[in-house]
Amino acid sequence: MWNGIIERYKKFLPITEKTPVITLKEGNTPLIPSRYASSLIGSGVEVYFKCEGFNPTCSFKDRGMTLAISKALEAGSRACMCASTGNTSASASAYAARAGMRCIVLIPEGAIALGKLSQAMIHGADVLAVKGNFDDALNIVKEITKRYPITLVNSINPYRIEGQKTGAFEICDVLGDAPEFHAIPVGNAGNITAYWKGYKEYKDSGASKKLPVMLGFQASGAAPIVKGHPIKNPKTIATAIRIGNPASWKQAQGARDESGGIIDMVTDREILDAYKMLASKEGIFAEPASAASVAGILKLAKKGYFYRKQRTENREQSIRIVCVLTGHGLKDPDRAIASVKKPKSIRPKVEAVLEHLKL
Ligand code: AN7
Repeated sequence: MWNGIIERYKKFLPITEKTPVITLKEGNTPLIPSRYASSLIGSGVEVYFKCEGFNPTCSFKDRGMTLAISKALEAGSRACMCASTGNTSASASAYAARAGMRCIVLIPEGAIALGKLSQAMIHGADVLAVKGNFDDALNIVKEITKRYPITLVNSINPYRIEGQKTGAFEICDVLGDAPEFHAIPVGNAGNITAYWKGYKEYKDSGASKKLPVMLGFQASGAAPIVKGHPIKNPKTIATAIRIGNPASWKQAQGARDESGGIIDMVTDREILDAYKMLASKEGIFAEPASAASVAGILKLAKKGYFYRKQRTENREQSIRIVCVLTGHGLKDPDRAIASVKKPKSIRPKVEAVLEHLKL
């Protein structure tokens, strides 16, 4: 029976017998082989999607939150707080509810997806909409959690990173080793930090043999790491990664440089094309930010990046690329509906239906 990432990977996690484990049985998410994207990248390439939208609150944040909330409870904390573009707040509020803990979330007003807002609200968090962006909200949370006995559960909380690294373990367990490439969207840069840490620890333990090349992708209107400076007014339709000054900036650069990888950016158009392609050709509904990883590898493929790698390594086996699809598409129903043609309204008659179908 699957009992969540803490039980499955406890020897890699900072827990003791005394840690009260708060779990919604997160993790064990499917690694789905691509049917379509692989063919766009080229022959000898296999693309896989790590579908993190299948977690209990429908994003990867649950892996870190189970540990952060369990450790907060162990330390006697009665309240937690975060700033969020949406998914962190959804996850924190669910795990805090489960733990019987107060949860306070600060969100950028008018800039988080509807599904995420509904989650934080229904789980009973104190939701405050800040007239500012994510970076402003995070600064306020840092200040308040310094002054009051409230646990900060953004990814600067090291337990968040520890929990999230289990995504890398699962990928290695399924593939038998790390993939050649790991593609991931980058917002506050916690997840790329966590995956790189996970891949390194798994290799050190002997559970895997190699390390992947890390490929991180930001939205072009919110690409501080690519541009080399914080972005004051980040803009992108991928609201989850609308972040101008990532907390784990240095660690993300570390993952890029140690792995020989890249942190690049993709336009909103490229993100939306990948988003629609995933839904219509792969049957996978992921949120726009998640599609940045797929948009990114398609961009690199067009420049011959993977082809060159194959040539220089003179490979016989195919190259495996894992794209992390970080959150479920239902998080942002407005974006889905705005992206495609509306359903036609017709009379309740067989002829009326047939007229439109042109069978
Ligand atoms: C779907 O919820 O930052 O680079 O406050 O929700 O680890 O920040 C969300 C980030 C990618 C970026 N994909 O991950 C938040 C928040 C989705 C996300 C990211 C987020 P990080």
